[in-house]
Amino acid sequence: MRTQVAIVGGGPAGLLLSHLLHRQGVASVVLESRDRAYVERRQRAGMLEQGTTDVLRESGAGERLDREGLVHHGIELRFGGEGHRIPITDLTGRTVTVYAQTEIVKDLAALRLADGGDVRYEAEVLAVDPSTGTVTFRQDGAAHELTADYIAGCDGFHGVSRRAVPDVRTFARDYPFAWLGVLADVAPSTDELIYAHHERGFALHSLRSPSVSRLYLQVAPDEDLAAWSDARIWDELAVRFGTPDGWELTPGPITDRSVTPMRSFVAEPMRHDRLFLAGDSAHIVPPTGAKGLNLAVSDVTILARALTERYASGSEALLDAYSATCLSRVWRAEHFSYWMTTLLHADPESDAFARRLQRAHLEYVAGSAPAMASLAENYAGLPLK
Ligand code: RFL
Ligand code: PHB
Repeated sequence: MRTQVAIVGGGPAGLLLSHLLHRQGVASVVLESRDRAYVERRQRAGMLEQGTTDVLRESGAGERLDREGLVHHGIELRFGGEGHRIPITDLTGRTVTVYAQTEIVKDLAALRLADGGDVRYEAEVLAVDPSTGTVTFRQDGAAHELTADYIAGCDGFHGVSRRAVPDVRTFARDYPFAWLGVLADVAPSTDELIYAHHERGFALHSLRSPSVSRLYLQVAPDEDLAAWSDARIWDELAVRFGTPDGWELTPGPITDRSVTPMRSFVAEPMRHDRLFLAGDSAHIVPPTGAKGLNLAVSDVTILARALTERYASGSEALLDAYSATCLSRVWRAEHFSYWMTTLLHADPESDAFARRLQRAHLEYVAGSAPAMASLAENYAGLPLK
């Protein structure tokens, strides 16, 4: 079996890359280890930068996003029982959009299949060879080989592609907390996202639709989900979002729950020979800055351009620049995500001095126009170069 680009992983990065390449006449095969229903149900990101919605829309994948995506113009930082709005659009001229990752993955998979794309589910990649472009995978109990001009490793943090980069250098930071995330069948108690800092820990009020809320609580990294009844979750959320002015959080039936560890991670370089890493296979950010999916989209946008140029003109200049181009954007997002995380979480290891500094930092960000503008610029996302 042969193709131009073998894509390992059918998450948002892999599916979008395949779609963008198809639009430019470049053939690809997507190999995804899980079944389609599993991939389309996995609860994850919800906040899209304008650059991300632009890419989806301009590539013809934005039809349902335009209908159902909720355009936001600001976020709230809440601490000391008081809310402080960061007017993202006023400060940056850009918007952000709430549209779940599950829906992007559904839209892209449907488009690829409608366009005759070759997306194989339950096809687990066992090994990739960056020098020959050969990918070995198992499907229907048998081993197969796919050979390509290029391999895109879009197989997430636990995938196999990164391990095929020799002398890969990794940079990592673990945090002394995790997020307990819940999906609830209840109208959101807010129009804009609320990022709350409380001495008991961080909380985030996000949403999925006018009738579905998405909420997160900072918990211990080894937190036992079984210790969290619905009532305990709602009580704890109410405490952390509490204000003296009577703002109320409306509880409702919880339909999904999970604990996510928080991690920062970067692998360098993002290319070896014919293999290119994109998305979570190359980097992880803690979710506080809402950057993970957006970075996956910018990586594959940059990669699709580079591959298109290679097939159109023979020039490898953009492919040669791929790793450095991505990494400069990745490190900016790594810094912002780390900064938002340490600004807003209660660090169980911090002392009274550090807590006072954190509070002073929060007050500065909420009260200074340049500080707010910096947060807004990073949150809305820097334009793709
Ligand atoms: P994915 O989504 O992990 O997809 C990788 C795919 O590869 C498959 N795979 C393999 N396939 C074949 N052979 C193998 N050997 C394979 N090994 C793995 C996997 O089954 C999977 O389908 O990576 P991708 O495409 O790079 O996408 C990255 C995003 O999923 C991730 O960055 C975001 O979800 C991060 N994230 C957020 N990002 C945002 O931009 N905004 C947010 O608001 C946001 N919130 C979040 C988040 C992530 C969270 N969790 C659970 C980690 C909130 C949470 C709670
Ligand atoms: C989400 O809606 O899942 C979400 C939103 C913003 C974040 C993280 C997650 O920073």
